[in-house]
Amino acid sequence: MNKRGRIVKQLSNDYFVEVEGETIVCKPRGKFRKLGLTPFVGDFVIIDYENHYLLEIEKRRNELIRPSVANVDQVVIVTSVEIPTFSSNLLDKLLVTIEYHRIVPIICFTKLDLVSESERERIEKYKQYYRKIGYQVYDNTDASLTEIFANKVTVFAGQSGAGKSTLLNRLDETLNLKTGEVSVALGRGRHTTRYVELIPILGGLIADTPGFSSLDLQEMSKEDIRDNFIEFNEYRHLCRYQDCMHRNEEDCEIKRRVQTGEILESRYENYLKFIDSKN
Ligand SMILES: Nc1nc2c(ncn2[C@@H]2O[C@H](COP(=O)(O)OP(=O)(O)OP(=O)(O)O)[C@@H](O)[C@H]2O)c(=O)[nH]1
Ligand SMILES: [Mg+2]
Ligand SMILES: [Zn+2]
Repeated sequence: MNKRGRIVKQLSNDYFVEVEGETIVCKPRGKFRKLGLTPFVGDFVIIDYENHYLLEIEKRRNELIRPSVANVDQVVIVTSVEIPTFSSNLLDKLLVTIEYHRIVPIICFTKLDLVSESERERIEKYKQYYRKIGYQVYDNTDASLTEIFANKVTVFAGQSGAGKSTLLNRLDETLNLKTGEVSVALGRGRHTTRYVELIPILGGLIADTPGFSSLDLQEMSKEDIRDNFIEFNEYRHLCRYQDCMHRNEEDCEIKRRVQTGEILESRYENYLKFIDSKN
């Protein structure tokens, strides 16, 4: 008999498939390798229920790679402000990549307790800006965080040591995810979280993924990068050229809005760095 389920965990060649409330450990059939298809955590699959084989993978709505997860609704970008220090570059890189994959990004700051009042004020300006352009922004201490997970698949992303596992443990005290000490000398953590697993908490499924240290823009073109800086899209019709890259072109509305402060300077600078890295 064939049944439909969802892959919630992978350990080498064992795929753990949730089927009608039961977990079946399946092996992929040889044809997947022949087709160059790799089953991902998050995939909806058809299995041979008696013999524990993966037979088919349903078409994915979206996918993230390194770590691999399919059919993701939202990504919480866990953003530490100290150890590791706040990097608007990394935040913008994650935002533009997640937008490109048509997944909803959510920003969550951590470790605000470790910084001075003036640094907190500096971070507050970023928070306000990201909210203004339409993103949900939280602190890891916000009680309302518990409400965002119901009926969704959520991936936790962010640098190693940013506090992903710590936050998940706080949201669900039964989880007991391993958390790590951060090497102060390097200002960054060792990877404590090793493999991807979808865990049922707060009415949804959550993946605590290993820290992305360098999520890459590899598969994105310059135009993809431009189009996924979401606030630029409000103004671009006012640029002289419809294909304006907002770089050296005259009469560019984006550059004008950076001058007036309506577009955050660090966003524009990171944008330039990202498109220049494509040369
Ligand atoms: N002061 C302070 N420390 C925190 C906070 N959140 C996490 N930490 C500490 O930061 C360290 C790293 O936290 P983890 O939760 O292991 O980080 P992670 O993002 O899961 O890291 P990886 O699994 O390596 O990707 C731990 O020692 C936590 O106790 C916070 O809000 N404030
Ligand atoms: Mg972790
Ligand atoms: Zn322009």
